[in-house]
Amino acid sequence: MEQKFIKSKAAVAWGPKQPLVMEEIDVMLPKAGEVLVKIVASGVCHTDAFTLSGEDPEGLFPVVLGHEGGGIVEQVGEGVTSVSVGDHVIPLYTPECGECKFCLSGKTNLCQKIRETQGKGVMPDGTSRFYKDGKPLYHYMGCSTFSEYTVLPEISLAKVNKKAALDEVCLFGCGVTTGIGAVMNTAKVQEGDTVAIFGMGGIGLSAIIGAVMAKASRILVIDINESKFELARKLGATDCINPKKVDKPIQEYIVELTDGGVDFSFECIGNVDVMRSALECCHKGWGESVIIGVAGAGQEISTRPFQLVTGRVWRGTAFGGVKGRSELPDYVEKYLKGEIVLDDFITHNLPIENINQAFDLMHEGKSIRSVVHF
Ligand code: NAD
Ligand code: AHE
Ligand code: ZN
Ligand code: ZN
Repeated sequence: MEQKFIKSKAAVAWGPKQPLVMEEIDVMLPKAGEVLVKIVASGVCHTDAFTLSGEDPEGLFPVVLGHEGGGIVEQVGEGVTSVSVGDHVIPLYTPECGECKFCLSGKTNLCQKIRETQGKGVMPDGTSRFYKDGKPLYHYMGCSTFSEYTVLPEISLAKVNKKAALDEVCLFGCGVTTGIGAVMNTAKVQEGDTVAIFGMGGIGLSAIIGAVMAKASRILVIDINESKFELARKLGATDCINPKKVDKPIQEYIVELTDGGVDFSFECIGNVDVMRSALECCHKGWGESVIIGVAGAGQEISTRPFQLVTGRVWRGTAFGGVKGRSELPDYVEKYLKGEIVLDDFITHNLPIENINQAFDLMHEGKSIRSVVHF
């Protein structure tokens, strides 16, 4: 059978540590159960940089990166019923099939229906929809939002209100949802709890929003880049701490400052030493630390088992424990009502052609989120 293709602009990562290259690629039209989406805009998350760095054990090249997008359904494959042409959608790197053991468990958002092929950079049938000069390019996290046109399984799309600006709500595709969800869904912070958040990027700042929603009594934030503190304070941080300016280990400092430690901490950096500090700044007997940051191949966490024996809990979260198809529409409604404000997060709007600048700004600590536009 002859396959049909559409031409698409895409930023291609040809290899680790190399700048992305703008290319005109061929995107195969969707097969059964798949959807062709025209991406309007995409945020650039630290995880894109992590994979580009070559540290991701699942990193494959050449690849079309990007997983924080907003787009419009352009075409649907055979049998697709839950989205139609013209619908506004947010691609999901954590799909929601609603029928796998994980989806049915009621215990996790980690749908596993297509996880294996997604991790291998291909669609569920084991092949790619992206080609350059007849050679396949890998998909990324099942999303590849740095392409003007991308193809996703139907189960990887959240349909959202058309009134929402796609170049803002694209941030719900990863960073903002992850930060808020980590606090609300994973930690389940309660009114009056104390919270410490390590790392004030898009994820950590969103965790502040979650902590404010949960009515935390004290929100300590920790970053080595003090330029992040102004927005952190505006969002609701009560204490901004630069660990480099503290004359003792940061965990000891926080334990003293909070009468024994915080109720919950969140690591939003991807640094295994900070993960240890985040655990050890938790209150004896009940404090819980949530790992959000992603660490490179070969890295491991450590602490004295006594930290856990004496009641501290270590857990982790992906996409903030959020089930995208069920829950993202409501996040978007909250944005439309002004309950979640995204403008402050978007420090830079860039044409896709300038995407490498977005990575530079991130590495220089000058951006919260850059949004690239097609
Ligand atoms: P970012 O680069 O925008 O922000 C990281 C922040 O950490 C920066 O403000 C930086 O100054 C600060 N920082 C760096 N080293 C520090 C240190 N030693 N002590 C204190 N602060 C330090 O990154 P981001 O986009 O917010 O992502 C944060 C992490 O979360 C990354 O590891 C990313 O891969 C991961 N992530 C995980 C999930 C998930 O579902 N688990 C989702 C999104 C992102
Ligand atoms: N591929 C890496 C792990 C990367 C990772 O942990 N990804 C998070 C999302 S980060 C979004 O910015 C995630 O969802 N993990 C769960 C999953 O199933 O991938 C590795 O170490 O192999
Ligand atoms: Zn991300
Ligand atoms: Zn599932």
